[in-house]
Amino acid sequence: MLNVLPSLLATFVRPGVGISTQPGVRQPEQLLELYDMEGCPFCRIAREALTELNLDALIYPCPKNGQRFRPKVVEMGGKAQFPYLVDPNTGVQMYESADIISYLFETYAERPVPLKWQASTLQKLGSSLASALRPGQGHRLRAAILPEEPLVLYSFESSPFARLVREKLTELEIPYILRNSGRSQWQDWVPQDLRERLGVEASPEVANRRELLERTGKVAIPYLIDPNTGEEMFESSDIVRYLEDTYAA
Ligand SMILES: N[C@@H](CCC(=O)N[C@@H](CS)C(=O)NCC(=O)O)C(=O)O
Repeated sequence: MLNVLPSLLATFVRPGVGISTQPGVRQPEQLLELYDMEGCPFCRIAREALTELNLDALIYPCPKNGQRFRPKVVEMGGKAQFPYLVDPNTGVQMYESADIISYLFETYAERPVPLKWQASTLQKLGSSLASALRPGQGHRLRAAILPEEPLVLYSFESSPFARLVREKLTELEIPYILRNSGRSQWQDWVPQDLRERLGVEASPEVANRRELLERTGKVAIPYLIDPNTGEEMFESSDIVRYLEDTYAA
């Protein structure tokens, strides 16, 4: 609870962002790559836009003093600054969260950047407040084993539970495929157990939610798949424990 509460507050200070999505957005053929730090306010707004655009991405976590992926960013772009986006579909690579958001809207939503994202200074301020509520979390490097294959995480940016998992993945420098699973219809807002009790049928429009339903029989976020061990699970506390037990050195 001590961990979930500040994460929930971080969600509350970012109302209306990183949660709703439009299922119809064109998916790129190859996964976008984001060099990212979970606790970084600028990375957060880039990830919020990814959720809203329903875009998946391969996340390379770059915690402070990280040695796995930080040097790659310096090599590609010339400096250690995050977020850094690589789009293998177009060859575009860029720093600057506001530029990344504009690029994603223009390239994949094929529409102008919405007003709320044009107010990027305001968004960065709000996002900094969210980071301040999680001091040090999703920033600090921890010694860990590098898995051969990236893990797979069904998540949406503003989920207070998925955040705990993403923080852990960042700290352990574990790359993961972010399967964005934002909400697009009212049924998505009803928690899984309540849906079951009320007999509300989940028939999600968002592809990753549909995939989750077909795979597991329910739609709950976060859900982790580890192709290295064959383990799959719901529940942030179980996932965090699993990551610690399996990968923390
Ligand atoms: N104006 C940039 C600011 C990015 C930035 O300052 N990111 C910080 C992390 S929150 C960073 O890269 N710090 C260097 C480091 O972590 O080594 C943006 O909006 O993307």
